[in-house]
Amino acid sequence: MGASDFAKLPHIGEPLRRKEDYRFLTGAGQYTDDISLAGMTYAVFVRSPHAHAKINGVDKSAALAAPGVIGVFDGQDVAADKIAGLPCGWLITSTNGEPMKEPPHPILAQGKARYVGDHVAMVVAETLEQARNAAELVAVDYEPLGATVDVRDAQQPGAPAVHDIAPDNHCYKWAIGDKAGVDATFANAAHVTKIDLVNNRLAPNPMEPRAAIGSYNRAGDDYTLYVANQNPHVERLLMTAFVMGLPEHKVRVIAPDVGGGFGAKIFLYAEDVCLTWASKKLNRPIKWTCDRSEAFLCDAHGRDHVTHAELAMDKDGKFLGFRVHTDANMGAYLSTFASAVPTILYATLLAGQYTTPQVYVEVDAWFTNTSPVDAYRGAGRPEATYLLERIVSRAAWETGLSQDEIRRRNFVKDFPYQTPVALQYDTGDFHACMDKANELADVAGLPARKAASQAKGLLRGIGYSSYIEACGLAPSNVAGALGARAGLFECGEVRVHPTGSVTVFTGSHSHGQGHETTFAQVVASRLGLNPEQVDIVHGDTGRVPFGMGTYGSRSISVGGAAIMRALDKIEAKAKKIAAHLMEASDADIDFSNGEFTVKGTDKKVTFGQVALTAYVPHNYPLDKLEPGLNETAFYDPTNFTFPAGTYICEVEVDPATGVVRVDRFTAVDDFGTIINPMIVEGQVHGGIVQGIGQALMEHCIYDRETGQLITGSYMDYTMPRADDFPNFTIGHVCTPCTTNPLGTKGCGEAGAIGSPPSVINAVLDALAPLGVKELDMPATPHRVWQAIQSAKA
Ligand code: MCN
Repeated sequence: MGASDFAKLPHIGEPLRRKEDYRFLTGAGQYTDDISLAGMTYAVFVRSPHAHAKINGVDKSAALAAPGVIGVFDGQDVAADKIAGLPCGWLITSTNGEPMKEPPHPILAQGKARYVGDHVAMVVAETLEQARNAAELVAVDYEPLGATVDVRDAQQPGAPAVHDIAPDNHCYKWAIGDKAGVDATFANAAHVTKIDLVNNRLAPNPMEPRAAIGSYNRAGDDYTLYVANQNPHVERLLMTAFVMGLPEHKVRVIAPDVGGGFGAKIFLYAEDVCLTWASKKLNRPIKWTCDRSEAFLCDAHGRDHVTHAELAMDKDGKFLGFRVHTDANMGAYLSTFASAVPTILYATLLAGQYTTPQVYVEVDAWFTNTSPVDAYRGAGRPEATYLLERIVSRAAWETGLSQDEIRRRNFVKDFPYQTPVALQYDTGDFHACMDKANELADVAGLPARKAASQAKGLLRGIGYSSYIEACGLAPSNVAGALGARAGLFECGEVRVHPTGSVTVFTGSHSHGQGHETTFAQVVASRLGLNPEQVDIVHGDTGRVPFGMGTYGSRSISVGGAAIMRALDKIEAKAKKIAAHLMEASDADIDFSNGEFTVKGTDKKVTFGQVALTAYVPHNYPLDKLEPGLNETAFYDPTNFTFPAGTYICEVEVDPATGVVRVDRFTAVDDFGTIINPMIVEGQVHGGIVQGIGQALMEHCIYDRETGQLITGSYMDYTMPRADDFPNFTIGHVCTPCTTNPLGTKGCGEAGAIGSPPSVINAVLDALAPLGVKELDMPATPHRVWQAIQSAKA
């Protein structure tokens, strides 16, 4: 079935309420911490209080003697059992042809601790309280060393080396684009706009902190790991094949209800392996639930770039060339996908929505004594969009064009469009998004609103951001050539039951995205059923054939497409059964709205009749067809999907206090065909809130001298709340994706990608009369006030 026929099916585009909400809203969800196994024990991790320290020894004796303690493990135990370090899933090759530096990432520190929160030992006891008390008794002989936490400090000569194999802390230098070509465009430019900016480090903060239970079963010599995770099959593959040296079928990974992830639950973490490994040694299930302060220290963080960029233009404001240098902070170890974030997922997006013929991007990645940095909602694309959309607005101000006019002059109009940085956009209508955003944001009414703000002593500003992002990383063979160490397909199994209801097993994982509803809409639409007749199963390697999980807003476009492929097979087989029942030729059978008909006749049978016949094959072509109606498909996309849009933010700034208030926010997105507009709107709302959180409030700060995390709790790390925002105005433009059978483009990260630059551009627009030109995120009142004072000075 083609994407245009699919879009016309009955439940496609219906704002159905989420099936899963009943259990979530009534407390009936089952999260990892809710699971109780017989003989359960509890783990507490002893974490390094130092940013960088030699470990001269770990004395476990007092902890082992404490009440209820049944095991204490450290790096030496791990080494003795030949448990390997955590792998990095993406190999980046430096411009000099050398592979990136991949230092060992032991699951419990061996010889050295490299950031505050690094795992040094694990204590297991009968109760959580006993484990906590005993963890206090583990005596670690630390010898503190100098530490660096800032990417600018890490590259200074003589900076303390985080790893021996990278004495200068350099992980890799990577580049994309034609350097000579870009440099030539600058020679001919009528105007060059320059920018230096920092993309602030963020802590992910899903509502449910990470949690895991490792459990060993002696009878089968196998393990079950329950874990709050976004991709259980990938977790199993990495843990068995790379770390524990076990056959995959000996480990079942179950990710039950998961309360948000935002990327931070994609990765294989040390705790998950420790629990699984030790459950066999102790022959008891072991549970660990991260507490909030611990999560600030040991969940992978996001962003943390320092960038210089230059944009060359002709006299009409047409972009000629864009060159970028970024320093990316990797943290103390390479987390699962860390190396791909500032490269493949960042630099390739730096053409944006524009026809800039030459783009060159150079990225240096550095180790520091901080928590590892990895994918966080948007992963690379927010950093790219922030940089590009900041410099484009700055170019507008410098050349006297309006923020929308400079964008319009440079928008890509013809598709498919090949960018100079590898990607090929299949469809889009950037002008339509801009037109609609301008209309919904009532830009025409801005002067009157500005005057009203002025009358109150406030400054009003408007900020634009026209983002494009790439979702559903693909295809596997291209990604493999670029360094991916995994495939990027998805798997779906459609099991039709004899009574005609359906269970779908998908490798995608829902942790707040509403898949149980939207995937059911897809299947019900295809088969002529009610979405209530379709159940979606996910998050269990013991039930789902295989899966690559949920990240990069890939689930509907890749996971949904795999299900569509399985439905094609179901339909093809069901047509044969229907043809037999109606004594017609297979080629004459049509299927729509749940009914099989014979062309040119009034003969018909229902989907339910065919399903029953498949399992009660009395009148059935057994010589030609197997009984049953159960099909599996794997789908490997041929290209990314490219959601795009224009966001407009309007702020009021109080110049006396530096307080910024977001007064209006308009988002117009192109997600191609939309399955469920209510869920999509919710996704956009959540993303915008996260993006504005980054722009105005959130910031992970490490002390540059001591390496201590200063923002280690909600007292210091400001999370955005509902009362920080106005109602958002949301609009859509639809150019269906041409490379998947649903026509969908991902929506799960767009809000977090598009919004930050629109906010900072709006603040800078408001502050322009005061001469403020520079402002980094988060634009806290203190920073804004300081910027005003510096401009005055
Ligand atoms: N959808 C739709 N029509 C479209 C596109 C999507 O109806 N054209 C629906 C999908 O069917 C799905 C939802 O919107 O129900 C999101 O789909 P998609 O864009 O495919 O994204 P994923 O399901 O792959 O979700 C991943 C994405 C990412 S990468 C992050 S990070 C993120 C996000 O989703 N983390 C979230 N949204 C989140 N929402 C919640 N509540 N919690 C998180 O941790």
